[in-house]
Amino acid sequence: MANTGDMVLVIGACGQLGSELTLELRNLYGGSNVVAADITAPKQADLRDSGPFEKVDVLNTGVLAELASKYNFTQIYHLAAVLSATGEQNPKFAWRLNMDGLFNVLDLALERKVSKIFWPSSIAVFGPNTPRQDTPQYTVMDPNTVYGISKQAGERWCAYYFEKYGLDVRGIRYPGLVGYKALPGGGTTDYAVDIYHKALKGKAFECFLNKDTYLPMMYMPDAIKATLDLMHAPAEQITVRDSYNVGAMSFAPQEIAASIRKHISDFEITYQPDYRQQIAASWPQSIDDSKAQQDWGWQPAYNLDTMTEDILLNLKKMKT
Ligand code: AKB
Repeated sequence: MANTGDMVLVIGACGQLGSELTLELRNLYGGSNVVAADITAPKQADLRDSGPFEKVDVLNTGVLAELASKYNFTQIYHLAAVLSATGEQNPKFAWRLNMDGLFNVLDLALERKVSKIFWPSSIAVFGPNTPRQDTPQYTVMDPNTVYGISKQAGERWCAYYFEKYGLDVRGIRYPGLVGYKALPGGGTTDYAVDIYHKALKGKAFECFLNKDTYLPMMYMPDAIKATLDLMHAPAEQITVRDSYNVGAMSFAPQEIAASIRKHISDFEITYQPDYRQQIAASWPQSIDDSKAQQDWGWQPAYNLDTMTEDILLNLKKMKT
């Protein structure tokens, strides 16, 4: 564990990405130097027991200011957001949480001289007129979900705070994230998480996307690695201040089912596309991440089959 003198705040620490990222940050910086913050307390014992937790609503600037005075943060990872599918149920609230939450964190960082901020963007910044194969870093962006619109606007604000105020904000356009430790909430790519849990329970899986809907995806250990590689890269190497494209793998529901069948031969999947199909159809199928490769050496480690093998193995261990 490095004694860097850093004090790190993770907002949204109990979510799918947050719960794993917080644990990794605690390994790196020491448990007491990484504050997990969320609107509800952690359920995972390792997250609960490995360092401080603070109940925080990112829309409450008073609570954020109190926390900043108590801990003197040097880094903030602001992960709290309403995702694509849930956002469509309550667009105005999604916009408020995603945008006001970001402003609250950016302004706090400026006032308190926080030296580095991480803010996640998403492939949802792209839209129906974006080239869908090898989607470039700079291209047409016409998102048509409130989540995507908030992420695109948020990217521009992050770049603005960097350019106008010199705030060291860094971001990644995550593809669909697949992990087994915490369940995701309200995303269009989340079928690729649920499917493993159903398969291991011996249940058939009803997929809300069509069988041939390709989307870019990433296994959680790669997402953690990408995040930390970006955050630990020297500032002068960061040439993209809105958010980096990062890719790892692309697959369709019928392919993840086939990958699972290599381990659970009688696994069954049916398709019942709903409103999320339209969201998925507006997103890229694969991502050109050459900028992230050039600037901070991005390379993923997992493909669909190695991810499936690892998830099934670990989920089995967790259940025994
Ligand atoms: C979602 O599906 O909303 C998210 C994302 C791609 O950002 N997983």
